[in-house]
Amino acid sequence: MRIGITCYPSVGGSGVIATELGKLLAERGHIVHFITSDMPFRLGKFYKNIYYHEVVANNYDVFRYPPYDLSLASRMAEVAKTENLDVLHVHYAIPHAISAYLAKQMVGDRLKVVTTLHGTDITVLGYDRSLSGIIRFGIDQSDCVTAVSQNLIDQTKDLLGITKEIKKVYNFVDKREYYPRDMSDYKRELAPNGEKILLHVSNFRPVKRTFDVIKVFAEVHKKIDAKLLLIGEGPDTSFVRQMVNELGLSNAVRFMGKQDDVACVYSLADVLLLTSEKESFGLVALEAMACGKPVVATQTGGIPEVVEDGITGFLKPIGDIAGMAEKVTHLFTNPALYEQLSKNGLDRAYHTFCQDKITREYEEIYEMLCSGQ
Ligand code: GMT
Repeated sequence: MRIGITCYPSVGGSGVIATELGKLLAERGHIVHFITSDMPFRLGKFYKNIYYHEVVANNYDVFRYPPYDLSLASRMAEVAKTENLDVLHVHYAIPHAISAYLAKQMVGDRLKVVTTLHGTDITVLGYDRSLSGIIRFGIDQSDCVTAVSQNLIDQTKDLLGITKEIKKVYNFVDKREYYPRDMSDYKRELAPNGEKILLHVSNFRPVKRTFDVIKVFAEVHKKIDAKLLLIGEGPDTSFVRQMVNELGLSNAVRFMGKQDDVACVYSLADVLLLTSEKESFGLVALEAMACGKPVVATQTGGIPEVVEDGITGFLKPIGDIAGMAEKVTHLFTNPALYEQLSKNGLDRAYHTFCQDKITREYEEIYEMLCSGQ
């Protein structure tokens, strides 16, 4: 098949999933065309069967805001016509589902539109009255809509009053990339006295509650010698740095900033901590599990569909600092429990969220649409 993919190309779970899916589809012989504002960050080298079409928004003086959504629609239509696309798969509803709708109007009904909802396109933007109507329209007009967890499906239906079927297609992890690696040399540098390493990976937006990460770590650090590794950057990073200094934890916390290739970093750590207020899936939790790392996380959104409480990690209510700290400490000090949860996480990541299984689920959706069912 000839498949167009649109996503946000910058670092972020939806962009990662869209790009990795494109690569997997290309491996399976499909022709994949990325239509994005920039080269997706995981794409940067040559791949057979993959093409990249840049969208450039016109910046004419009259415009207060460049009309990116229209330039995207126009580029989608152009690529769909010249490359004879069968399917346009857009990740994140706003504005991609609307641009795809416009492109379809320009190209004709033969072009099938699949929209994948990733989370904040519903759980944050869905509450904005200036956008909720058009998000609902984009969903209703798509030929097929998928969401990355059952929780996100339920929230979308409740919040936007959607009656149309939304298919659950979980995110996936590529086990050729995410697996337990031997990082002992680097680990010795980071934790020379054999300290346990707690890891947090996020975009440091308020929804991630990164201050809770520091609070949890501060509690753990009172009891055992441990280090905290922080990956990613965002609006709260400088406040988090300030908090670390104020708590006198600077020597125990390492800020590693944005990292394109996090697959190695998980293997450095012992436990992943995810303190989010909202999380439709929690891709970082899955990536950590695939590297054999138990997860301590908040019981919110789609996280319980990824992390099974007491089996692949532990779940606690949002803001339960003492509870999360207790579970992290418990994992750091109980090798037998740690090994069991690590093994369970690996099994779950490789079976329930295997890249081939999920790619096949998307392929079946494309096939169903193209055969007119
Ligand atoms: O976490 C973010 O704010 C980024 C956002 C995105 O669009 O990339 O992540 C969402 O999509 C990911 C991939 O499906 C999910 O793993 C994240 O849980 C989801 N984030 C939220 O729901 C906050």
